[in-house]
Amino acid sequence: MCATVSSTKSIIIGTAGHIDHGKSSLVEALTGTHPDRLEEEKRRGITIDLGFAFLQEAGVRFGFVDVPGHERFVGNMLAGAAGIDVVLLVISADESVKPQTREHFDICRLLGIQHGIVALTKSDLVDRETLDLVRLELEDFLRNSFLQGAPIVPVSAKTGAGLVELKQALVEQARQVTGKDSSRAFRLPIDRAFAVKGVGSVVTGTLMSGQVAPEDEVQLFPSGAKLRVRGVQSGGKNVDRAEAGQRTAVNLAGIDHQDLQRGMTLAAANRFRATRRIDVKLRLLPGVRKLKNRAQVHFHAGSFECMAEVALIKNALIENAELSPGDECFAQLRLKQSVLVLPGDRFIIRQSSPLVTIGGGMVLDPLPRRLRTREASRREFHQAVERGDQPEILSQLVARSLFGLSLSEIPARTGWTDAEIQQTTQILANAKRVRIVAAEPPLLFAATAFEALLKKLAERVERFHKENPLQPGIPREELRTTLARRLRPEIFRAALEELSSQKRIELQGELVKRAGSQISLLPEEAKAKDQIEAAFAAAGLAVPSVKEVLAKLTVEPRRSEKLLQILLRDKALHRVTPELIFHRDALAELRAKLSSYKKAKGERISVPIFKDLTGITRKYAIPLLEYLDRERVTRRLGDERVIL
Ligand SMILES: Nc1nc2c(ncn2[C@@H]2O[C@H](COP(=O)(O)OP(=O)(O)OP(=O)(O)O)[C@@H](O)[C@H]2O)c(=O)[nH]1
Ligand SMILES: [Mg+2]
Repeated sequence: MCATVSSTKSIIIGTAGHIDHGKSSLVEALTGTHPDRLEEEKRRGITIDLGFAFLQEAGVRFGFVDVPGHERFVGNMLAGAAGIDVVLLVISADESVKPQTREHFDICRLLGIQHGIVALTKSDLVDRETLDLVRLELEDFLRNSFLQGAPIVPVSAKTGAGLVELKQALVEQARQVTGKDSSRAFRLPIDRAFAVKGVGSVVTGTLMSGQVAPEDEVQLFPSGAKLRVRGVQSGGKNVDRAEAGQRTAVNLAGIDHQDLQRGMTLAAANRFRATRRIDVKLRLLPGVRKLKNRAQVHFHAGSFECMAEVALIKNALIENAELSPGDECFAQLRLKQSVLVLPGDRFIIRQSSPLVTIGGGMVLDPLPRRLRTREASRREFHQAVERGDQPEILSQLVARSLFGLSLSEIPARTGWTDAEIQQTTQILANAKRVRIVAAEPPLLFAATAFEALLKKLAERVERFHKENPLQPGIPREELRTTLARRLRPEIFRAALEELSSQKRIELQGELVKRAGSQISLLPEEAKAKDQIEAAFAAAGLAVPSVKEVLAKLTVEPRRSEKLLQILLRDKALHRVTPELIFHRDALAELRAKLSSYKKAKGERISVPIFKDLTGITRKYAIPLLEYLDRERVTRRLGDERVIL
């Protein structure tokens, strides 16, 4: 991934940790904004839903996502956790590690979060010895995780102790974070939707990739509705453009806020597709119950949540499989509702009773085929996605698209940029693994499948000629319907053109025929053809020039030239020199004359006698004799010929 295009880095910090450990208080102490915004939150003194705050520090724009610690609101926590770059794991010094500390931490690991800081909050409530003890406990807790060796900063929201150190640690982490990629297609999972008086419908979310600006056309998923962006805010201010890694609010035209909700996604228009079936790599947390095939789970991805059925794919077999705690395997998830996800997206699964996080993983294929019992190719595809092997991924996508893969279908299946698609397509085309069939948009066809199609087509044409000897050729449409009905017309056309350029078939108007089979002529063409033949037949050996003969015809030169070619190909006429053409009968008669001459006068014949015998001038005699030599009717011997 490349870095964001802006000079200022935008980083999302997400809190995590057990209820009442001081997450919201810490966000307020750092940013000056208390993230709890609901009336109920203020009344109960707990966080229920996501809260947001901003901080600009040392050239970094920090967007804070504050999550609830209460076990009943882990669903809300997940909606916020999906977009974070750096986790701020909040652990109260007087309570240390508690159940939701563990669960939130597990979730961060399953989401593949790479960076984080531990804040030991409420440091004002404990003495130094307790602090040191908790720190030791934490080092143990974090061992062998992405937070091993991460800064553990004691802080107090009450006294302000440690805040300076914590900010420094945040800036330091921000330097190490790669950040989200602004150069990829725009994607914003919606975590809030509401109406603002005088402004209209607004959605907010963490900008996962790409950019968004006023007047952009965007697409809402899963509905697919196309909408216009009226305005964009980031960090509470109107901006010309928001970029990946920023908390972003988008004001949308043409939709009621009632039709927008958390879990939907706003994305670049005309690239993606929502799905209800996804292939994934699934990992089960240690210490949970084993997962049975066809288990029902809660599925969370981005801000989306729904019920899903898990089909385990083990050793290419799906029957009777189960997944043990701590293990991982490929699986297909069947979702109760549609969602927009792309390869590489992380997800979490939770079980129903008790409602706890049990695992998660990565989306490998957002638009897979249905599962069949044994499928080696699916596993190969999954492995290619895991490796990020783009040529192999595309090659397999093309191979499984029996009727061609349109370039326009690739983004929804891969999430790739247009440049990546172009480049990968070229690699495969150069290696002759795919054919690019000219169409708008271009279609990719597996080279082997295309060869098979050519073979099948040629066989069909051949069979038609055998079964219909009097018909000049098979009509295109008839030929097409004898093949797979779902074959795209442009592929059919490309295959015909390829066969024709290989001179295996001929295309004549609507007819397809075997190369070299008799061409059917229009009446006027048939007449002209007869006229040409008659002219040469009548001339005997004193033939007229080709030009003279063709000039007398009613059809235009291009067609008459073709008719001449047909006569030559059918051997009614013979070309003796580039200028001289003779009728087959005249040449046969000549051979007969020579053979009776040989019988009567012997095998030798001179040029003058040949002229007398045939009644032709030298102009015809010499080329004809040379032709006869070539045909091994005569052989030159000094000035004479030997008749063979
Ligand atoms: N003494 C002391 N109290 C604190 C500190 N930080 C938070 N508190 C208190 O701890 C209680 C919980 O703080 P919150 O910030 O709401 O905790 P939280 O982690 O956001 O809680 P949930 O969002 O509900 O999970 C409040 O009464 C705070 O005043 C601190 O550093 N020192
Ligand atoms: Mg809170």
